Order: sequence, then structure tokens, then C-alpha cells
Amino acid sequence: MDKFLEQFDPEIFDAIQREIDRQEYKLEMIASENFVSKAVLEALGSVMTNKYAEGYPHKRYYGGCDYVDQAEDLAIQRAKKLFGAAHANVQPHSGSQANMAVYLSCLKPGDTIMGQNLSEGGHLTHGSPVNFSGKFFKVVAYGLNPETGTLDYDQIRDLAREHRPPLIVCGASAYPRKIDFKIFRDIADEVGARVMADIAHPAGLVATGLHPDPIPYCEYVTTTTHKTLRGPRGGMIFCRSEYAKDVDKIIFPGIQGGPLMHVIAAKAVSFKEALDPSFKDYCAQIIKNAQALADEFLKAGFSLVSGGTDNHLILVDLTSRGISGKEAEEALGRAGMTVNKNTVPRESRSPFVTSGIRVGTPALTTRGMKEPEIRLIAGWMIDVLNHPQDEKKCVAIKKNVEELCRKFPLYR
Ligand code: DSN
Repeated sequence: MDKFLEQFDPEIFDAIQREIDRQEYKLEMIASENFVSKAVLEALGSVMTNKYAEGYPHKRYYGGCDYVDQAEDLAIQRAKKLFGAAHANVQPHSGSQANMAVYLSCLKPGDTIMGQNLSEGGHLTHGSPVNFSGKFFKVVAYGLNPETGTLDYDQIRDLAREHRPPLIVCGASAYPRKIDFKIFRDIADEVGARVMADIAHPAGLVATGLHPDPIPYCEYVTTTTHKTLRGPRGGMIFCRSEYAKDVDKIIFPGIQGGPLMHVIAAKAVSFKEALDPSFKDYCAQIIKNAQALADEFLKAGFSLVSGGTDNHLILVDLTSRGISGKEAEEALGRAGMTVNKNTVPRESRSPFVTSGIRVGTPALTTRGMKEPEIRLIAGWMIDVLNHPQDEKKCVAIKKNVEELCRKFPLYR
């Protein structure tokens, strides 16, 4: 292997080595994270990073774009095939920029958007007051039914009738159930709204038919490429052909400059991986693993928002367990298991403390772990959550975690 980085910048080299070890020897259960393949990593670290290519394939503002055009054409073709979409823009640097582009393409500042409340599973860009979406637009937030912990479609319909927003946003960051895009379409039609589905979390499950498909029902579909889709960090927008020009114009020149061509090349590689039939087996295993995790937590008497899961994550409500989300995240971290604290419905604590944890299975599934390993891990998690102050226990479990990780190597 080349040693350029090690020789030139040993400090950054060291940080990267430590991060490789962290990923390799700890259990990654942040629901929005995953591990890319070595082929994706190779494309990300390629000379495509050197090229400026403002514009779109075959219509660029710079010379020398033949080969980045080749890569972006492939990314677009594969993305459209994977999701059955009429138009794809693969240039958004992130999910936030994808969402911003859709909003700016069809709304004026001060218009109303409806989106899922951040504290009940939504995303910052769906109208949080601290985000551009909540600053530029009037926001009507919808939430979950407090009894069932699932989306309250009656409330959504009532709010839409009352506020008549031009855009309804659906999609979530911490929601363990399937989203019914057809109901959102019906509601939108009733009030004359367009619908944007942000499928960043379940994108891989959507692409493989394991989650309902928003494409037939939504004018716009946005996603990130690095969660269940298992590609490099980045964003992407799908839309109906009649909106393509407006969306493309907002991404460039509206809010972004030169596209990150190394990331676009890596996106293309990950879409090729996702088009392989084996990717459906992988996504099915993600769900089976999340359901095994849910099963173990329920058996141990924990409360799960919505009572379980049908996607890649569970949301554990710790309200009645005498431990905050922050304490749980920290204790699990000491035992080698990485999760994130998360608000739960009817949250009483601040977002920095919270009463829940969000636990996802995409990254463990990428390592090849299946239900037996997941049940073992759930047992360790439950043990830690029941004894968060027991440092000896955390140390012992951390050893077990490392041993398990060695059986499912990642990059080392
Ligand atoms: N930060 C992402 C997540 O964890 O769900 C969303 O942008």
C-alpha cells in the first residue's frame, strides 16, 4: 500500500487509523450510518476530486469534462433504474441541500410547509425553527398518535384542510414504521398541495421493494445516499419530468457550485451494488435484524415507540426506566456499542438529554451479522441499560463486543 499520507501527515494518518479501529472493533448501531464497500471507497479517493464541472453532463461551464460526464451519466441512469424515477439529480452534497432545492424550486419565502415534528421523528429540514426550513417558511408540524406511536393521518388531514399548505413533506429520521405515501397523496390532492417524500432513512428498503414506494405518489422524492442505501455521504433528488428543469436550476446555479465528482462516481458504484439482486437479501436481513432486536427488548420489558418495527430501526422509550437517553448512550458507548440518544413522543427532557435511544441495524447487517448475533448484542445492551453505573460490566461486555467484531471483519 502507498505510504504517502503516513509519511507526510502522521497526525491525520493516526486519526484515520483510530477511526478504522473504532469502526472495526465497536458495534455501530446509529440508524443513519453504514459502511461503504472498498469499491466505493476507492472511487471516493480518486482523482475525480480534482475536477470542476459546474453544470450538468454535456452542458458544463468548464472544459475537460468528458470523463466526469461519463461518471455522472452512469450515476443518473443507475439511480433512475434503481428507483423507477423519471428524473434524477445526483449532485446534492447532502440530504439537507436536496430538501432545500425542492423547497426553493416550488415555494416562495413565507409559504407554508407541513412536515413531521422533529421531536416526534421528523428531520431538522422538515420545518424545525432552528433550521432554514423553519426560518424561511411558515411551518405546520404534524406528529404521532400518542396512543399508538404511529403517524396520525387523521391529524395530518385536519391540519392540511385547515392550513392548505402548497407542500406537504413526509418522511422521517426516527420512525420505526412504514409510511403510507398514498394517504399523503390523497390528503394533498384534497387541498391542492404537492408532496415531497424524504426517504433518506429507508431508501435501500424502498429501492428493493421492502418499503412502500413514494415515486408513484409524490412530485418530489429526496434521499441521502449513505444510510440503508449504503453509498457515500451525499444527497439525491427524484422528480417528475415537468419539475426537472426547476429542480436542476436550484441545485446549480441556485445553491451549489461545482459538483463533487468523486462523490458522484462513488454514488454510481453504490447504485450498481444496489442493483445487484443480493442487495435485496441484504435489506431484508436489515429488517429481520431490527425485528429480532425489537423482540429482545420487548421480552425484557422495555417500551418501544409504536411497539416494534417494520424497518431498520427501533426507538426505545426509557421514560419509565430511570435512565435518560444521554446516560444510556454513554453507558452503551463505554461497553463498545454506539447508538444515539433520541427524543420520544411526549418528551419531557431537552434534546441534549432525551428519554430514548434510536438503534439501527444497517451497519451490523453490512458486517454479515444475522439474528443470532443481534439477539446476543441485544442481551448485552439490556444488561448495560439495567446497570448503567456498573463499570466492571461495561468493561466485560466491551471485551465480548471486540471478540464478536473480530469474527465479522470490516476493513482490516
Ligand atoms: N443525521 C441524520 C440522522 O441521524 O438521521 C439525519 O440527517
